[in-house]
Amino acid sequence: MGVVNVTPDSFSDGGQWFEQDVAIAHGRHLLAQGADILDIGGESTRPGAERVSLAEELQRVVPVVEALAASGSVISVDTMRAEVAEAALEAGAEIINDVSGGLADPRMVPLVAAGGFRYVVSHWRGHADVMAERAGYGEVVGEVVAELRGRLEALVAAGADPARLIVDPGLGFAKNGADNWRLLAGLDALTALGHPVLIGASRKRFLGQLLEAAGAESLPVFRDRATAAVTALVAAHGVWGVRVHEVAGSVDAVRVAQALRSAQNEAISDGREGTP
Ligand code: PMM
Repeated sequence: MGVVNVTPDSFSDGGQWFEQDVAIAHGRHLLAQGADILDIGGESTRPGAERVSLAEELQRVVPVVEALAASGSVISVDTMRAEVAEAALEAGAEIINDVSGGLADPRMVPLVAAGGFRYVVSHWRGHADVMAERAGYGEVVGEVVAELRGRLEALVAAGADPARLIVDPGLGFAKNGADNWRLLAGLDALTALGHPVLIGASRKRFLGQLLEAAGAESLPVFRDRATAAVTALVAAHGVWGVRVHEVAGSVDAVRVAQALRSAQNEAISDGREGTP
């Protein structure tokens, strides 16, 4: 899943794709690099970010969705607002990626229940202005999985089709660096929820901290190799998707992981598992 942020203030790509034509061209570039899905967003969720108005979000997102969906691409829209989701679906989007897991807008759960699209349920504990202070866990993997299970149950109880729900641990959303690493280490607990898993590690601060500690370049644009490494590892664990800013490296990483997994599966079916 390639990221198209139509925002002036995203932490990772600093408003580079804010102009509509540039955003559309960027989406096409990501598709050419091998993205299967484009995730279009009009609201930055970086820590401390202020909310954008509904009118502004609609104006940023809808024309870009329309243009990219018209050429047959699978479009996801990154929004916490049911009204933006509806307009985006109307414009041709097939997936709604809600980083709040349906908690930010009370109209989102009924919309998902009404059906017709895939929905990404992310782990979330509050908007950008409060999320840092809500990053407190006894045991992060168990708590995130339990909170996600609660969201899945609420959606299904409202009438949502479980087969259309994708889960995401929401790396960086009310999580510190250590929490993010523990969640990646505990992926099996997430996949055990029985839904496809999406991971958004791309260019995030915890990767910057890792690189900085090693004395490497650590600004967001220098985090793509580390992002591709995360992609290889999580793809080898069978996640459904990765949400990334730089697609080419992650496409290769997925190819590597797939080759490894098919060799492992062959070894299992031949009874060679564990032989040197
Ligand atoms: N992260 C960001 C935005 N949207 N969506 C999902 N499903 N998962 C994420 O981890 C996620 C997301 C923040 O990153 P950005 O500002 O670079 O887009």
